[in-house]
Amino acid sequence: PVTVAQQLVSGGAAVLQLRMKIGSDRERVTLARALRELTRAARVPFVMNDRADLALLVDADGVHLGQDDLSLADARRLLGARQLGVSTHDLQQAMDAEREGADLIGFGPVFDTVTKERPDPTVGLAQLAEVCRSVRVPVVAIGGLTPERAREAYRAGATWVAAISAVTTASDVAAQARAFAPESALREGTA
Ligand code: TZP
Ligand code: MG
Repeated sequence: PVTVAQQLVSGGAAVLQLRMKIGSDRERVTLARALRELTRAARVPFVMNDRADLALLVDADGVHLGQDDLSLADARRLLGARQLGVSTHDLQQAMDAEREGADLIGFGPVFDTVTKERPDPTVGLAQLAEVCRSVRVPVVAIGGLTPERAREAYRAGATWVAAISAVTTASDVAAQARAFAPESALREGTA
């Protein structure tokens, strides 16, 4: 993961998030610290998935909360002004997260994903567009994103896109990260 992270950062990834669903907390913190060091050197924000306590411990720039993690209010108590993101899967969750003070929301899975064991129902681009019209906070599209689909997500109003399999399985991780940037994704689309 550290090698892949290095390649992502050199490919211009805007943010790096550690999503580690298996392993112990001790292993999670060890990896998080290595990623924190690497992202700090590269001046790339580093976000911890799910765990506000670990985000604080490793001095991450923020946490990304799922619907069953600490509430926004409690995460805010721990993390103060750091960035709090929330994963949302329908319009109501998105509006609730904004009202409760999320700095950004994730919305998805926009497309079918192979990464999540029990994914929420796929929401599609029309619902993504509706959410983007309905909240003011930045929306990160997630789920089955590829550079080509990123273009559609940006057109639907997403500020950012997040990807796991499309970047981790690429033969050239840095080039793949680069292809996700709005400039490249949208330029490809008009070529
Ligand atoms: N939340 C919604 S879809 C997803 C998460 C964490 C997984 C995204 O992974 P991939 O491989 O980019 O579909
Ligand atoms: Mg989560």
